[in-house]
Amino acid sequence: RIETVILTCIFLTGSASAQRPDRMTWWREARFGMFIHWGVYAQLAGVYNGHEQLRGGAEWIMNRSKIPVAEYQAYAKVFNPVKFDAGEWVRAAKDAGMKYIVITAKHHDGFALFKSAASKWNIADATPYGKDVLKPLAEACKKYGVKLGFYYSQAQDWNNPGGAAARKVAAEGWLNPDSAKIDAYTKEHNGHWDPVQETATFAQYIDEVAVPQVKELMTNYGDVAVLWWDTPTNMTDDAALKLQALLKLQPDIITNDRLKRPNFPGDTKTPEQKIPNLSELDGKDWETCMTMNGTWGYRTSDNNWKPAETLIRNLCDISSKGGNYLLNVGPKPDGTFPQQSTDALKAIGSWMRVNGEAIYATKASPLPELAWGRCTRKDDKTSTTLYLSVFEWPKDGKLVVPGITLAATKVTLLAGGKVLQSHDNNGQLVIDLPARPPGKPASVVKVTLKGK
Ligand code: JFZ
Repeated sequence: RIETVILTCIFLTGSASAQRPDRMTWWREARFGMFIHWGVYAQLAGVYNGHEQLRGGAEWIMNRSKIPVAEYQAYAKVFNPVKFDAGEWVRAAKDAGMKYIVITAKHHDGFALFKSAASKWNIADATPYGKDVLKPLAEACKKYGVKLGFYYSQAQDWNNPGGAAARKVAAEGWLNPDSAKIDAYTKEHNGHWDPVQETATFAQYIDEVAVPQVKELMTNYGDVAVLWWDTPTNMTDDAALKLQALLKLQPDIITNDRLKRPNFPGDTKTPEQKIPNLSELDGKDWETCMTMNGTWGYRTSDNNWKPAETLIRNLCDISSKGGNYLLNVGPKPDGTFPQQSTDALKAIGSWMRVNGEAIYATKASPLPELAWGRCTRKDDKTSTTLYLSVFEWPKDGKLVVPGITLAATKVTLLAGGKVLQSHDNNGQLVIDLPARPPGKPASVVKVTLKGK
């Protein structure tokens, strides 16, 4: 039966990391990356016809404000990011301690940040800027040693069928809907957008837009380290298999679990805007993606920026659970980062220059949950090193570490290297700390234990 054949193919071609675990090594050691959401929606910046978009990220404004396709596309005619400097973006990520970048090559509005032969709805053909931005970004990533990944919205494309259906799919949990149902729903619901759709059916959109565009992304930009699919519903197995087959063009590429659920698991799980509890972890690689301010795309009027301290503690928390942190920046229509993003990235970079050893190439904590902070670990042949990120500095100067069964041979502060005294107290390690922490929002104590 065809389903058996498909599922057998999927099983055999599923996550390649099962065959080549080393492929994941750089990703697991990286721990920290930059998400970039950028496109025509930055031009609207969360406001349409004088009304502020109230629900969802500013990158959803076409949908949330029901902007007719032709009207939305007119905004591209004034989208001209003359201050875009790929080197500036990559240096900002690198200086913040980020080891990879994932950028929205094409988000749900269908607008491509690259010159595409499959659709004229792209930055090179539809804007006065008139140039592909992924190429200079790829060159800058190569120059500065930062891995490059592409986000691609394969199932939702509001310039083609399937867009409205995807929303119903997400809302009503249509899993594995057949394309006829998608097409019928789309025709019934996309009409209010006066669509200038390029294709008539979902299957045609997949064959004539999504597959050729993903092939362009896998072919024209050198090494691509990550393919970040989005909208795992509203997909058919046939469409998912066609897209997955393109990964052979980048044999070491890492993909996430959003191509199609549940039978296309990819390499990494993608909890969104939340850090999983230990009980939710199942041993599979995972990456939490988060915004700094509640919107993925740029929005002028927003004031709920998370303080850098929170972002740093998130990084410690995520690393202590063995996950990666993909922190988002939504660039402005002129091609520069919002000042709040730049300031946060600089603060994180300052902390990482002192404490990055406690994040990079670490594994999850072996300790019970810690009330005062988080722990990460590294193992070598004869010893284990624990990195204790102390958020709440003990007032009595005694740091009590539960669950330590090995002898501590050396205890130091990462900031400055000061050697600290410690003693065992019935399976708890008690460390004598200086009166004040050397830094905020987390000071790291490095503990070397003999044995494993
Ligand atoms: C999706 C996009 O709709 C959004 O614009 C952004 O790109 C984000 C990174 O991904 O949003 C999601 C996707 C999945 C969930 C929630 C929002 N989810 O699984 O709860």
